[in-house]
Amino acid sequence: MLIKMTKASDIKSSEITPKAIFDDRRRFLKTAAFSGLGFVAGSIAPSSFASEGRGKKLIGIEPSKWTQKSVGEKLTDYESVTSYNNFYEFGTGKQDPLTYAKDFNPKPWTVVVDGEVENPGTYSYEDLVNPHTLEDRVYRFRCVEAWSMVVPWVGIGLADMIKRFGPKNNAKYVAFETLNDPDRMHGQRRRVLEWPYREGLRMDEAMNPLSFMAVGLYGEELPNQNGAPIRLVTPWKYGFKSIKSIVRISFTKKQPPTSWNMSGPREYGFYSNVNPEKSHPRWSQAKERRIGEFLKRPSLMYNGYGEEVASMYVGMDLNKFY
Ligand SMILES: Nc1nc2c(c(=O)[nH]1)N[C@H]1C(S)=C(S)[C@@H](COP(=O)(O)O)O[C@H]1N2
Ligand SMILES: [Mo]
Repeated sequence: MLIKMTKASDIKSSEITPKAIFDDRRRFLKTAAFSGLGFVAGSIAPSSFASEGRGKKLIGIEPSKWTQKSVGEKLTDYESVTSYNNFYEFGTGKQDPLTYAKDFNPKPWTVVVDGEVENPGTYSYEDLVNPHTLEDRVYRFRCVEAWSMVVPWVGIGLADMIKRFGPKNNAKYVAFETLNDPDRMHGQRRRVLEWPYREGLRMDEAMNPLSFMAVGLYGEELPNQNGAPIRLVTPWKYGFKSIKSIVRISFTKKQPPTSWNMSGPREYGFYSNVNPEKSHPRWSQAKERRIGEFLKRPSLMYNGYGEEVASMYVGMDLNKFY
C-alpha cells in the first residue's frame, strides 16, 4: 500500500484554517457527532474532538496556522494517546505514565542550551514557546514494539527553535536530555535505563521540516504522560527517538550517546529510522498494529515519510546505520 504524503510546503494558504473557522468546524463536528450524521469527511475525527475538557486548553494561544493536514488516516482517539504510553521515568508499564505522572508539575520549566552555539544559556519554557506561532501537525507515530498511532500534535518546528540558538558550523549533531529527578520521576529510582534519558539527531535531521517540538496534542496542553511540557517528535523514526520532558539541548561535533543504544546496541541504533526490512530480535518491523484496530497493517519505509526524509540517507548502508 502506498500512501501519498503531503509536504508542508505543498499546503496552499486556502487550506490554512484560521482559528475562528477551526472553532466553527469543531462545533459543527460536535453537532454532527450528536445528530447521527456519522462520519464526516476530513482530517478531524469527530468523536475525538467531540469530547472536551479532559486537559488544559492551550490558554491564551491564538494559533496562526491550524492546518489540520490530513495524513488520510483516522486519528487515534485521545484516550488511547494519553493512556497507552512509554515513559520509563514513570514506570515501564503502559498505564504507569498515566497513573504516576499525575502529580508531576511541569511548570516552571527551563531548557539549558549548550555546546557549539552562538547563543547558549538557560531558556524558560515561555522564552522558547511563542503561543502565537504554534502549529498543529498530524503525524503517524510508530513504536519499535510494532504498534502505531496517528496523533494531532501542537508545537513548533525544531528548525525554527534551533535557528534562534545559532548553531556554529562545527555543530554536527544535536543531543537532548530529559529531566533527571528521581524525587519527581519515581521510575528513575530503578535503573531500568541509565538516567537521564538521552537522544540525538544529526544536524540535517534536526533541521528537517518534519522534526517537531510538541507542547500539546488535540489542541490542549501536553499531558504529563506524553512528555510535558515539551518533547520531540520525529515521525519517520521509531518512537523512542521522540524524547520527552526535555531540559537540555546540546550541539556537538561528535555523535552523542543515546539511552536505548547504550542499553541495547544490537537492538537500537543511533538512526532508528522506521525500516520494515531491517529486522529486530523481538518485534516484527514488517507489520504494525494501529492502536484501536484489530488487523495488522504493513509498516512503511520511513513510516511513509520518504518523500521528506529519504534524501538524507542516500548512499548510507541502512543495515549498518540502523
Ligand atoms: N524521556 C523519555 N522519553 C521517551 C520515552 C521514555 O521512556 N522516556 N519513551 C519513548 C518511547 S519508546 C516511545 S514509543 C514514545 C511514546 O510516546 P507517547 O507515550 O507520547 O506515545 O516516547 C519516547 N520518549
Ligand atoms: Mo517505543
